[in-house]
Amino acid sequence: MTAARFIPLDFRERPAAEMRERAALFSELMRRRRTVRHFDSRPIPDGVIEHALITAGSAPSGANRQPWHFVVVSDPAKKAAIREAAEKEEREFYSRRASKEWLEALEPLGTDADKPFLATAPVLIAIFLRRFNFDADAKRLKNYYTAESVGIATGMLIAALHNAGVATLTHTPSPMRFLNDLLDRPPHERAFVLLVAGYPSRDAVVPEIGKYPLDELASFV
Ligand code: IYR
Repeated sequence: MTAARFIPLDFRERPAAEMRERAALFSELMRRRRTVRHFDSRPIPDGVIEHALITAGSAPSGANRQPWHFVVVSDPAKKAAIREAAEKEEREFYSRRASKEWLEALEPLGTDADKPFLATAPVLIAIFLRRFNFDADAKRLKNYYTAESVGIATGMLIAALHNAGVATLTHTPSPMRFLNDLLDRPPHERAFVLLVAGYPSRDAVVPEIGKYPLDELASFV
């Protein structure tokens, strides 16, 4: 990219009361987001995922390198292959790789190595982190703050999907190399999160867990 021109900022200032109201309404909306592990197979209406991805792509990133790539998987055969590969890693994780401390931390969530939702949910969004970009002459361009940038974009994607009425699960089978092979992504991209998206099944349940209240999660100095 060449030197940016500067243009006037398009910023809408709002009255204080409207700011408070919008902040409270958004907080209430986001408080109802839950990580879902029981999905229905009904498809997501056209355009919803696309708009949410455009939102994610508007995230701030180190040097505006936008070090991400999103692969939207809806092909049943691809989803089945991802499920099979992920469950293989998860069986290893739950039976050998995970420490006792880690397994204890996961207990309240009730997770195990079975990941049927990877085949049931209508959409899996594999989010890749790009360690490098390539310029027009195929020269490597280093990216900066890649994990921070992709983390922010992922958060915005989750919020955008929730706002549109789509439930998600941030799934991180580890290691996730198999996603490069199955989805044909180059080696300088690393799978960051596999986001499962869709409608919750009618009998979906979620663990009864809480979030820190404001006075614990933040300090004002
Ligand atoms: N990836 C495993 C284990 C797991 C790890 C964490 I940290 C979680 O918050 C949830 C699950 C799995 O998906 O089961």
